[in-house]
Amino acid sequence: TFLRGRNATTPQRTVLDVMANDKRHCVRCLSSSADDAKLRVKRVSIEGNIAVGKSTFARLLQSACPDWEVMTEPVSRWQNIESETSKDTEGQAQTTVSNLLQMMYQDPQRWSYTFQTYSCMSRLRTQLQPPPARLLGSKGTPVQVYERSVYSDRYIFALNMFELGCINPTEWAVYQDWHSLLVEEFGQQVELEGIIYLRATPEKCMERLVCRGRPEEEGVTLDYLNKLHVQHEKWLVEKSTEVHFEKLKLVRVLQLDASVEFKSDPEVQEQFITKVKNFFEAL
Ligand code: UDP
Ligand code: D5M
Ligand code: MG
Repeated sequence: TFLRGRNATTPQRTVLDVMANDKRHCVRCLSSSADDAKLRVKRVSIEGNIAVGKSTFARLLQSACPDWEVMTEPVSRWQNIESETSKDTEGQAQTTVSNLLQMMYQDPQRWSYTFQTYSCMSRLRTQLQPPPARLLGSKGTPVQVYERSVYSDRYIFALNMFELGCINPTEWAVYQDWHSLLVEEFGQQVELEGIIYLRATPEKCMERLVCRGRPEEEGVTLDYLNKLHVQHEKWLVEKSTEVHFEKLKLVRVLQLDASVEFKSDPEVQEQFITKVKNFFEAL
């Protein structure tokens, strides 16, 4: 050890001490720069009525810029929930697959609350995913984009189900209690810096819903889409919905007119991308 013995009265640092100290310093530097990189990543959700074109728009964003990471809604998870129901004669577990989306549409009084618990959990899981390394190393404006959020779950769907009487007052109180607890506990990790609101008439959404032909949605009425439209307007345009999270009250909203055909129109797509780029840069 090259330091030992220089001063017999004070404890001397060994090479190992120095190395350990340097390592701690490096780890501190690395973790703080990783934290800084994470903090630079903005989080934005795409909101809008059923079949307005969110997934189509999400795919467009994903291909437009490598600094953007898009996460679509896990609808297929809601359509395929595996449960262990019994054991066969050889003791092998028998699993059943159920379609919670279909159950919710077929018997909303019975299944709406259950659906909300599952959909919120899956959105939470999505929003908690760390940004990929590609985004952490980005020199531009890295953004994680989610198709809907834990906030539309509550302020659009769950609220609507409650107002329709499909979630009873006790279920609504319980839902709000755990939703607030989770969002507050996860804090910054589930906060959003921005929202892109894809806006179209309920009639246009109905036209696209029919065109998409998802079997579970066969019974969705124009009246239901009207109600969801009004919930979006109250939350994102009029700002009259009572929200319970301070950061959400200040969230910036970019409104895009999704009534126009954008899926097959490169010119409209380019206009959308320019608006989104400017919006992200200003967040
Ligand atoms: N769609 C369309 N033109 C558009 C946007 C969407 O024809 O400009 C169609 C799309 O191909 C799909 C349906 O509308 O068949 C619903 O779109 P998406 O699944 O993206 O809607 P979401 O429910 O995710 O909002
Ligand atoms: O939404 C996917 C489908 O799932 C659509 O039928 C609406 C339904 N959905 C999504 N989230 C909820 C909640 N939280 N409650 C009730 N129903 C919900 P799409 O708009 O097609 O992407
Ligand atoms: Mg979708």
